[in-house]
Amino acid sequence: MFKNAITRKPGKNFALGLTTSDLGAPDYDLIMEQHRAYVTALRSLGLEVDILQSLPDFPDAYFVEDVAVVTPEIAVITNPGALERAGEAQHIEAVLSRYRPLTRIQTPGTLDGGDVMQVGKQFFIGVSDRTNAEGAKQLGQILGQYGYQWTLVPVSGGLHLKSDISYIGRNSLLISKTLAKSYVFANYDRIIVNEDETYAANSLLVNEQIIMPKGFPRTKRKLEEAGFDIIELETSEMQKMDGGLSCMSLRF
Ligand code: CIR
Repeated sequence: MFKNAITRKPGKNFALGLTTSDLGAPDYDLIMEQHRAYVTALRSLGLEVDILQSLPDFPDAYFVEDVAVVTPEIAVITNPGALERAGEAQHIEAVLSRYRPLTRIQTPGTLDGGDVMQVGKQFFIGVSDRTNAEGAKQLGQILGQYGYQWTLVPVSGGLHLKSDISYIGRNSLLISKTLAKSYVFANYDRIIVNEDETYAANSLLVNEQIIMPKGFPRTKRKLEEAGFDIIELETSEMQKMDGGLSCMSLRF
């Protein structure tokens, strides 16, 4: 069970963040409303949520998932792979040091938390445009010291590993068509997301509840048919910035 979450408010200049999507101009008031609803949903699931102030120099900084990996034993401060975001990581240290001892991914290793998926004592670490093999191995070696297994997964489609996959409990994965072909996940029950709903593969399991983005009816139906409890949240403005539900918090 998670007890805590850390989030950060989007800044007024959040639209200056990195993005590859072409979904129109993002709206500040709307993202703030969607972010508040996100925090409310986490609180309704019993989490104590820290809300950090936005960082004017880092318009993507509300995607806090990318700057740390937190286990019950330790918080690993990452070294984000996009140059524009590298300086964000130091800004998460103060709050995380209240909860965990800290360690860091070191250059030349790069790592984004969006590439890290935990399933119990097993971690899957994506090697992507943001996370290099050196960074992934550094994380694996740190986690290995605490008894975790780790497996590297090549990421070819989306931005991060978790753009294409989420662990949703009960030995099940919500997974994109592309990633479902990988033998790495063969031992899990897989709910495969239709190609036009790939964005919904980034959903969030919090204390036995799945939070999924609004507007993906076929994925929603598949989850309901499989007996999962769902909360839907609007994420249109984060999607315009290539971000999703998991990206906006650290949960531990
Ligand atoms: C970026 O390109 O880094 C941000 N605009 C989006 C990051 C999304 N984070 C995530 O998937 N964990």
